[in-house]
Amino acid sequence: MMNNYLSISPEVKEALSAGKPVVALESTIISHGMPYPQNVQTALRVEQTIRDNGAVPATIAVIGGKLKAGCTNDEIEYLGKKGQAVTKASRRDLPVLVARGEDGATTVTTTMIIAAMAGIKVFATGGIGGVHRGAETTMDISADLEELAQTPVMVICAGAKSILDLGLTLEYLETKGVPVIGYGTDELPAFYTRHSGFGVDYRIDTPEELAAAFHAKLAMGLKGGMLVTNPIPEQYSMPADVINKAIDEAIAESQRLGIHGKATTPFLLAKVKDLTGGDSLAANIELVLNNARLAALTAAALKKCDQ
Ligand code: PSU
Ligand code: MN
Repeated sequence: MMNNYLSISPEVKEALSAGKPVVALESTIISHGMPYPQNVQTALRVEQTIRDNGAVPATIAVIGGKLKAGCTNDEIEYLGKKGQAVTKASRRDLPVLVARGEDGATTVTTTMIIAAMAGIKVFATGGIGGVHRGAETTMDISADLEELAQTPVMVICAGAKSILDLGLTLEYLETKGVPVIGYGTDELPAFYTRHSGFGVDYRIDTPEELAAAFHAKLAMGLKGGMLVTNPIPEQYSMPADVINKAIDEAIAESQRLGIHGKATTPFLLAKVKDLTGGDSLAANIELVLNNARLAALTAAALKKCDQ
């Protein structure tokens, strides 16, 4: 059956058919991850960084019930201005949003789904969801991990925030057969900081070797993606004690208020941001730009593997 819900922008369509490298970008980071207007400015800077590094950006979102692979600047402005009023759309949300012709900000999960539908293999973002602290009783495990287990897209991120249980997140990914790569590091980065104390599966130091490993995975027909964790550049990283204190406070407050389900991650992210002021926003912007750069180079290297 034809997928009449997918809408690929003319620029992305042309790039894909001409065999140019394309990098997918998520929209939850725009609508829910940063305040307006920094969210829109950052999204446009990320797109420009991808272009500067030789690839074509495809910002992904659900708009008016269409699964968009490639948003216009006006659509990015719309998603950024509407902010939290845009539904945070995970896998379970797509059927009803699409049938109703509504909007959705795509998480890592739904960005992977739509990227795969469009034929895009590399995706850059900030942080992924994972196993929450206390998940042994709440069962709060992000759908992002299940998506990495089944959808063939390489996700380039700065690790995961320690709002999560990073040890359990790695155990889950191991069970699901998802390779966790450290880019230029043996240690899983923790988003705002370069260190978590947990090891990754493999250290890889070049975009070419990232591409070769993912190409091999695809060529073997092994389902699922690959997680590349790229540490925040040293000069933008935050002091671990400042960030950990903010995270502990945010978690304590979410427990007091009984926050649960899809509200948990946005609540914790917003709280950490409030507690750390503008510093964490500046770090967040820089690490996303850093991931966009690596994703563009890796998408280009992956094209060479296909030749
Ligand atoms: N973690 C971050 N930044 C983010 C998110 C998570 O450090 O922006 C967003 C991403 O869109 C991710 C989603 O896919 O939250 C995960 O939400 P949940 O934990 O509800 O699955
Ligand atoms: Mn959850």
